[in-house]
Amino acid sequence: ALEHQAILDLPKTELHIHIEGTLEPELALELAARNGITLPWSTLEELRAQYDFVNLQSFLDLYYQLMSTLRTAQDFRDLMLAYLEHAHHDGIRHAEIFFDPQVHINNGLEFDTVMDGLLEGLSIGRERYGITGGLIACIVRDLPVTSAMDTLKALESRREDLLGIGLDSAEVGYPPSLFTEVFSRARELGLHVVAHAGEEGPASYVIEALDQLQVERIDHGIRCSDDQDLMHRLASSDIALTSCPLSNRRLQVVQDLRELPLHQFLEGGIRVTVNSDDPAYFGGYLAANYEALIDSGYSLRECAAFCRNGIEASFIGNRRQAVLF
Ligand code: ES4
Ligand code: ZN
Repeated sequence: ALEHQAILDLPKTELHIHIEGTLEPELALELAARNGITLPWSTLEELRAQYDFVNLQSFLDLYYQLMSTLRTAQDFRDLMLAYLEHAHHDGIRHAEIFFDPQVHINNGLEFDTVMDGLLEGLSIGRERYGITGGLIACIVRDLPVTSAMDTLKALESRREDLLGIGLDSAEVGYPPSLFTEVFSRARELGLHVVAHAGEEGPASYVIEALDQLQVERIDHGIRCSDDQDLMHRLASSDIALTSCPLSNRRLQVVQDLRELPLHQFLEGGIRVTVNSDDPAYFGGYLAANYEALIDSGYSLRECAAFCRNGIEASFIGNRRQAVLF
């Protein structure tokens, strides 16, 4: 349809994407074979049967298991290049990309191996497609706080190669306030700071992320619509929300995209953006997320507003940029 081409043509950013969440089942099996890793599933059909998620944790269980197939810098470069090919097809001009260094370190990899592979992929992708981007290292909130602090120390020497740090993984029971000290040190290093909050957790976790972690963007933040004061605060402080519609539906945060409060966020003057989160797991890359919104009653004008918000909420134009321009 007409909207389909218009969606592809809009200049888009992606501010909420986990590179490990772009690992397609085919590539996971290929890497498992290449690296001698044994997974519980040996065929594509068996593996594909594992993607019916009932909540965030049921997804994370598979996501962390498949992550164990990533072993070498080349694996990370290939993963990044496969993502950037999708990004180019979908009309993405700029991507700020999460990764989970803690998990790879726990799998026995060097932090530099992961960084070098991802940065090489970004650099080739910039030449090939003109896509700018950078990396945001996420702290895995359901691992011990001491592990988060160790991870921060590991990335200190590579801080010039990073845009910032984030906070992800299982949300409920792991409030942002656990990581106040970690985020304070990250800010001292000159890193941008963002956090997942208000995905499965309550609006009060968003308030904690703002007050205690002093984050510049909230990842997901869907539950902010439960709290009118918080909505006003987001609007007046220009804190962006990185919403991920297909993710929310697949993880049963909502049953129908019409339940998402994105109209309310726009009307309330909140800088809400659209992103793909873990596209290999949730049924579509960025353009598919926009198209699903169109199918659920969002206008092309609203989609253009999401794109504009993405440009404004990005860390483009700041000094700390890994592979920008
Ligand atoms: C994630 Cl959808 C989602 N939520 C929280 N943490 C994550 N890590 C990767 N995908
Ligand atoms: Zn996410």
